[in-house]
Amino acid sequence: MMRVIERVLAKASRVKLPSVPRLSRTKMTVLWLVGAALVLGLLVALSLNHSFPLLQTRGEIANRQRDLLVFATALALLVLVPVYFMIFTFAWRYRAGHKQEYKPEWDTHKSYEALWWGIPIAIISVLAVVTWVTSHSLDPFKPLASSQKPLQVQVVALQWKWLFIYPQEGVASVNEVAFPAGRPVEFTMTSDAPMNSFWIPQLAGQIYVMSGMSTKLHVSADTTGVYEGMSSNISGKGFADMKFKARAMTVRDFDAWVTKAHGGEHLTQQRYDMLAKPSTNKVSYFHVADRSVYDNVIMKYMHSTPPNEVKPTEEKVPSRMGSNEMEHNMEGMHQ
Ligand SMILES: [Cu+2]
Repeated sequence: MMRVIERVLAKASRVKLPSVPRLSRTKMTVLWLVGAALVLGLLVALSLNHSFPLLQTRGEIANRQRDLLVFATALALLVLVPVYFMIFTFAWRYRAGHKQEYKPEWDTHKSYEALWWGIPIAIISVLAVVTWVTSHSLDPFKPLASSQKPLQVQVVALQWKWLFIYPQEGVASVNEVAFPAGRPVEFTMTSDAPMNSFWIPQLAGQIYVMSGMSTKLHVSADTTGVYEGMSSNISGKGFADMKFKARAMTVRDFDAWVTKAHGGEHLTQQRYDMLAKPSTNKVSYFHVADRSVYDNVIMKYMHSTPPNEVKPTEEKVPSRMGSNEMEHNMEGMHQ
């Protein structure tokens, strides 16, 4: 193997490279310092600006995801730090004009072989086991351990807004979701639009939402606060404004929030159909008059073909839903 590499390197060294103007040592040093200062400055500016929501987590799920991220990064650094150290050491040691003996006879070195095969194998094994175990413990369908009953919130991704329905409280909101801090929230989510991805970086990782499918995400916030929420899956023209605030509140504030929402417009099926039309919306609140809105969104996509496009057939075929009863139950669910 080493012989092959040597031959390739030898060939490469004979290739004429375009000449690069040589910089003096002082100029080189200044260039390096300016570059390093820029990178450092950028990192400091970003961290002062609190632009690391993935690291500034405030919820159980996100905390554990962050721990995994930090662990994987630290493990990778075990390799990266020595590699970068060696790159610069070798570059310095074998620089032009520095007569250093070149000793590439490493292919018979059993201990070196063990080192550069053993370390990656060990790292990948540890990473694989830890990631597997953590990912399964973070199953979004799994309820969070808590003495409190989870707050039920139905989420509908629309073009280009988020609708949150509280079936137990009888309220709904657009582009704002509120819940008591410390109490687990069970999001039941779907989409009445192209595929989107529900994401509150400080509380939990993103989950895809698709029309005709209902999925779940369990979340809780450690402390009260306002967290950014968004769609992390591009879904068209208004996607950039498809953001919401996740407000973790005290129980008292949450009760006040629910009371405020009760004073909003009535969310009927007709009002929902208006809301579902493509537009970007400000935060708004609703009193839920029709509790079947979420189920209707799911059912809307159960028909693969609109009824008036079904071609007549000579034979009597069973209906798509499998039973007449089901068809009957769905009557009146469509406008
Ligand atoms: Cu009412």
